[in-house]
Amino acid sequence: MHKQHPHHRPRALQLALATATAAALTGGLLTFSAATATAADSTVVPAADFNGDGIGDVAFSAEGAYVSGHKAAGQVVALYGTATGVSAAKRSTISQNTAGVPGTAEAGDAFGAETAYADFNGDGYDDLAVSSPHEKFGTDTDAGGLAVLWGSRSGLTGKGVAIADPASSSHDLWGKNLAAGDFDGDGRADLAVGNTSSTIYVYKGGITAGGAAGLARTTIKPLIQSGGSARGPMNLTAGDINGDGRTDLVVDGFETKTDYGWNTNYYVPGTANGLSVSAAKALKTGIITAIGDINGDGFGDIVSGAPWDNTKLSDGTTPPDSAYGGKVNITYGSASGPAGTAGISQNTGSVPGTAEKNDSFGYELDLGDINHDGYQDLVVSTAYEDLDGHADAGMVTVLYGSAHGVNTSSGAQAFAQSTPGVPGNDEKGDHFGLDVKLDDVTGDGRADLLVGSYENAGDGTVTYLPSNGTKITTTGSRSVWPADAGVSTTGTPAFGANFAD
Ligand SMILES: [Ca+2]
Ligand SMILES: [Ca+2]
Ligand SMILES: [Ca+2]
Ligand SMILES: [Ca+2]
Repeated sequence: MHKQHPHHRPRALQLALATATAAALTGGLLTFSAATATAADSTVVPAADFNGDGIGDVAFSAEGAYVSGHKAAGQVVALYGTATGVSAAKRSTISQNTAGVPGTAEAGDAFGAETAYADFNGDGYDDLAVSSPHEKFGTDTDAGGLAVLWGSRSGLTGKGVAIADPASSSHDLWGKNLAAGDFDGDGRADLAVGNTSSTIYVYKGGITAGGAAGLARTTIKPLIQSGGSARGPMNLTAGDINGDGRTDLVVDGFETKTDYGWNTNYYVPGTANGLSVSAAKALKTGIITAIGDINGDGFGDIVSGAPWDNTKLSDGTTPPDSAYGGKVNITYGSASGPAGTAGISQNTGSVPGTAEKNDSFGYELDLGDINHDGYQDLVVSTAYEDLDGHADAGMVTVLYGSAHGVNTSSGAQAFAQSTPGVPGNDEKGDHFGLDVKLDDVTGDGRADLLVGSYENAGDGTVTYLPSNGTKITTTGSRSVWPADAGVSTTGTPAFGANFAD
């Protein structure tokens, strides 16, 4: 459902990639705080804490999973943080057949394809908004479904409420994009919801026990293309770019000003009245975005991956803001919003690897403070990197934040499955880095790295690589497999293709 322009992905990977781009991106910054996800939301977005024990938790999709024999009905998995990180031992695995979850597992629903967390009912436990974008309602094929699953002392149990589709009968993949934040700065979590139109619905003041907006439901209509399965927003990313304590939104979609319809990001600032499209500004291109304060100046910085090559179109035009092998575009925040920009490829400074055609550097990315120095650090995946003859084995790169922004001259780290200590091996089509997440899941205030891959032809796996306090390390690393987490490997579950943000 997410399409890059002008580059198209191999057919075989469409399912996983579509969702990977969907939610994966919406940035997450992190620095753990015992507060709930939106309470401290400004330039740093805390990790989710679904069970309220003060240690960060992670949730991710297995939207292609069989449930009770129904192909691609979909599941979500939450792994709860412990002093020794995350494993399958402490988790919830939830489908629409789990007691309390709205709806019923049916073939092709893709429950879990997009997720976003915040404490939507203000009870101190983070909750998870989960969509099933291909849900059918009556005659509305691909209507889409959306639910909020409530956190509790036991974490996510399945207990939840449906959020009704305001445009029923539109075949519009309701909920295909989600972002949570406090867009009006009133201290309560808001939820932005996309479909295939250019209208984004914003639920203000949390979500009630009955599935309504706590305060009001409003809409915004940014200048992106509307209609068709690939239109509407491709990604919504929340963060505070101008440092005013109100969450801003970056909307990714196809621009309407030129015939090219370039993939473009728009900065939509939060105000006392909520998100203001009239004050929107166009940003650098990219699909997956993360927002966080990389240079420690108190303003959230925008990082977007433009993984396509800079290949000229037939008319000689080069895609904007692109680089051979893929590029990460950075726009630093300021009191007046987006300010200075920078670009990074594998050929920049001491960034590990070499830019090669179709590497897809910037395929996924996330921010988090690995060493607790107050500068958000960046993980970037190169999901199509070929390694030792294994096509598209994939790798991830860690670049550290500094007062001068992303440090590309020293301190970088790179991990593939062939890196000593990383579980598994490089294999064709593994796409190590199908999604990435930097969140503290040990409670030490340092962000740990989680990497999703397309292991074993789409079974998928999640690899945990902890922070040792100053760096990401392989010591204590482990992989979580679908079978360990109660997810069937029949078909293509794409376990770990999409982390909640
Ligand atoms: Ca927790
Ligand atoms: Ca809650
Ligand atoms: Ca703001
Ligand atoms: Ca900054």
